[in-house]
Amino acid sequence: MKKFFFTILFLQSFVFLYSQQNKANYDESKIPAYNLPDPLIFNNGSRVTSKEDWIKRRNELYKTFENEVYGIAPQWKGKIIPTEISSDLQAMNGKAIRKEINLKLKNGNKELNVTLLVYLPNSAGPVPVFLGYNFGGNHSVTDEPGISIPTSWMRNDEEDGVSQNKGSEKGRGKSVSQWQVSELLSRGYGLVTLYYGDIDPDFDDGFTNGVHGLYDQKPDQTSWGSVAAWAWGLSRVMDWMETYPSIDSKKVIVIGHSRLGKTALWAGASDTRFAMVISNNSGCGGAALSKRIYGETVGIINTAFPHWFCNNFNKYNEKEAALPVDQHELLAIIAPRPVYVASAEDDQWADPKGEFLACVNASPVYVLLGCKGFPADKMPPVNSPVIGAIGYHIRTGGHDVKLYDWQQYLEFADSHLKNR
Ligand code: GTR
Repeated sequence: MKKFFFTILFLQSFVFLYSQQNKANYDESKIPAYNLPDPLIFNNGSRVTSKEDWIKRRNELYKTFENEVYGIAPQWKGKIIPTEISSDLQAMNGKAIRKEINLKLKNGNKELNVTLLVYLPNSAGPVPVFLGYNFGGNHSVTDEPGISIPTSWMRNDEEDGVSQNKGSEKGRGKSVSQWQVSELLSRGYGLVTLYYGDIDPDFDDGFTNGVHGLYDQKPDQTSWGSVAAWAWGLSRVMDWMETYPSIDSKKVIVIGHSRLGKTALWAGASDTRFAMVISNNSGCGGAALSKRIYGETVGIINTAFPHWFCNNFNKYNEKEAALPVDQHELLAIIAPRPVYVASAEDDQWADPKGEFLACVNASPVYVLLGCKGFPADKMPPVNSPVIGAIGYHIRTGGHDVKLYDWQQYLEFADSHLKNR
């Protein structure tokens, strides 16, 4: 009965979203006049003029994002118990070591198990790694038969062969093109990925399942939504990576697509151990400016996905002008660490121009901190990356992660991390 209820809820939000995608504003001339808050001006109106000032201002901005957008993740005081559950030293035709590691997150007498899929190049370590969630289960990332299928809740999806909210063999290898594991291994990088539903299943369950269940917490206006929960999960993986000698934990690049791109940005802002952040088509609540009201809006996202953000974020439904922050400030609080924002030409729902303008308006903070910032003020042509401490491209094609995107991320990672 409960399952039936959630399926109906899920279908309703899907139908709602589809209708909104056709109705949304895609006309630049209909964008209202809007004022972007200046990341270099304190809430009390005074100006940030030094790196020391920025530390305080950053804190102020971070707190506003916590309270008004993503919610506050509780402190982690629990234990992480890793167990290797499989190992293949000749994976990817001998190119890689592949491991599956179970992390048991134990908080008092409550626990949650998540399964990491780890690919490392078959060379001397420690190596830099990309860390990101997958949408379809670890077994969707490559077509290797040894990878286990998640047992946690999965969204029913005919194409991926998921039914009864359970993953199956049919999903194996479905996302190979989005991960490009051979490419990144041959460039000397490893990959650590996990199924996002292991940390928090992606439906509105009233705050009980996944990692929320590890804490006895009555949700209030500022309690963490799923994006913050997923970001928190990435920090727990980082806790483990710091103990794993084959991974260079000082060179971890956190990456995500779409809702998981929003997650990667919030993880990068929340945890300064991540050396670099990549947002692929993250859109509303990710890299796109909310105040432009183009494509997906705050009201639409909060209605379709009431569990992603904190309850306070609802105050800004159809009232974006009242938002005390905008998403350029999310990029800014990642500074001085490099961040890459990628859009796609046919993904207007995610507002490519709003993502580009977030980069432009985050740049002064990078410059204050002595970095190159973002060397553009006009939208570049398609497939022509702009590279500074902030990187950006708009690719031809739709909402997806392609080989082209990975190639830019690898170049960006090489230039910022390789010889550091
Ligand atoms: C859409 C949602 C976007 C984006 C996307 C995804 O339905 O409106 O904000 O995050 O899902 O995650 O694929």
